[in-house]
Amino acid sequence: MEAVEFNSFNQTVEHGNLRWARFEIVDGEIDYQNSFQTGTPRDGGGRDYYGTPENDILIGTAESDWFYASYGNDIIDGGGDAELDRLDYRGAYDLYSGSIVADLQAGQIIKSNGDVDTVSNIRRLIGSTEDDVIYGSDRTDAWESFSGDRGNDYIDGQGGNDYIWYGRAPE
Ligand SMILES: [Ca+2]
Ligand SMILES: [Ca+2]
Ligand SMILES: [Ca+2]
Repeated sequence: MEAVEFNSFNQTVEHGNLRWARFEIVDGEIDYQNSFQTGTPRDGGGRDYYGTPENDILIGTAESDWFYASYGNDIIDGGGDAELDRLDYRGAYDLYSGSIVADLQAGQIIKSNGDVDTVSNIRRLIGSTEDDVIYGSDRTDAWESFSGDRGNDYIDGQGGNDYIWYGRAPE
């Protein structure tokens, strides 16, 4: 991220798809606390959301969005609960590297560096390139789908009808 000028706490900035950021002064240094992103449009509807190394709040649209996981303690909300929102821990754009322990029923995904994502309205979860543990939710009104990607993964869809997709596992 490029530097942005600011001169007060909690200032709103416009910077590409980063719509707001909250800054605080900690020990005389700027502590970049949160980003709130508006995402970039996807072909066919919905938006792409790329996190930052810091704590992000990513709120999707009522269409099918794609969230690329990143380091930090992030809040990720797919938006609506009916469409297929996807959360991807494969480490696109070097935003994340490591395994996950995911529980969609609890709405919590623990990353191997200790950071924790709080997630809701995610119906398709794509694991990391390492060894993951993935539990789905008990929702029965819509299917969920999971893929472990590389590594030795443990996947339990829990209640409801769920799909496990191996199409993305590379050879
Ligand atoms: Ca959505
Ligand atoms: Ca982040
Ligand atoms: Ca994996």
